[in-house]
Amino acid sequence: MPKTIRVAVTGAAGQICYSLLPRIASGEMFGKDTPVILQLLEIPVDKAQAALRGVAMELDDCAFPLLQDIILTDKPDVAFKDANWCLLVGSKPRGPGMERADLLKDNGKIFIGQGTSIDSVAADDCRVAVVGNPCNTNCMIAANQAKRLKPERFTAMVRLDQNRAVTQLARKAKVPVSAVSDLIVYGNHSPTMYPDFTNAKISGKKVAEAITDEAWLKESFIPTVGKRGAAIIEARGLSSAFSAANALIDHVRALTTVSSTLHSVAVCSDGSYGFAPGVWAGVPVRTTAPGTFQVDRSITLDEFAKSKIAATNAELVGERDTVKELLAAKA
Ligand code: NAX
Repeated sequence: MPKTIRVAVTGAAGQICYSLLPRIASGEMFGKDTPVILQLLEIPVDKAQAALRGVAMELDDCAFPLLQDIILTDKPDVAFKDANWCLLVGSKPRGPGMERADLLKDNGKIFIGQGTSIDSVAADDCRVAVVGNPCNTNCMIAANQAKRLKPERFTAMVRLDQNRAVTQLARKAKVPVSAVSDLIVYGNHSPTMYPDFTNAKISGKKVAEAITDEAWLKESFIPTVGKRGAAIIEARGLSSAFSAANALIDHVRALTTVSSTLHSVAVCSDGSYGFAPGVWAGVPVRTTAPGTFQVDRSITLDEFAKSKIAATNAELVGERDTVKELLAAKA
């Protein structure tokens, strides 16, 4: 039997985790024969801790054979202790009238403490995936605190954008989603992200052969994907939850499964594709060993794609500038 994986999850009483935790416990993230221990972190507030206990009761009531233990805590050092994977989902939602800069600064503080704690107590092979928004910049803040764990251990999630883009292309071309491949999302998890249809394929051929309506690709497809989160809030009154949980399963599975397939993952930029070095940007990655990836630098981008990437890079650089005090701070 494979070794037990300790999975720390933050924001564990929130809505994404309500969909995520049973899927981890049932083996969908790490495999159907891999035992897991869930180490669940919530804020030290009675209501949140009570909700967390309720979530744990439901996990108990599923009698998942792979679930070895559940640890509930409000202390990062307990949650992250010996963790092999840290899934950083928890963060504050944007309140009414709150500026994006305030959200960046407020949530950024959370990731200083969590990054420091992970670096000091998590397992040597620890990998971190950040979902809590603004996830690219939060990931940069957490990684910036780490001295033991290298930046490549920290990734942020743009997989939901990839999945959204795949479905939009499949619908337009009237093909199943499985016919769409090589769709990579570049940049920030925000409306500026660029879902690169120019290199994606439908049934093995360039998208432009299956979808000849270039105006739709440039003027409808891109904003539809970019604003999908807002459309879901508008329709549901709540932000994306099970699709986000599903994307995180895809994100972690992609990074733990060796394959030639390219996936969209936000990683520390080395300057590839014009991203500023040191920001966390969605790029094409391929998993070369479980938990280890390489950025594929061989993709050719046209002037349109480059201009879109320049815009999302400018946003990431702007976010980094907004949180520069947090990047200089020590927990
Ligand atoms: P919820 O508000 O339902 O849950 C968040 C939970 O995090 C709450 O229970 C809260 O108490 C907890 N929390 C806050 N600060 C914490 C801390 N310091 N330590 C531990 N727990 C803490 O939000 P939910 O819908 O679950 O969304 C969670 C995050 O995911 C949000 O930031 C959201 O914006 C982000 N998303 C990111 C997506 C992505 O693709 N990267 C897509 C979905 C989602 O919008």
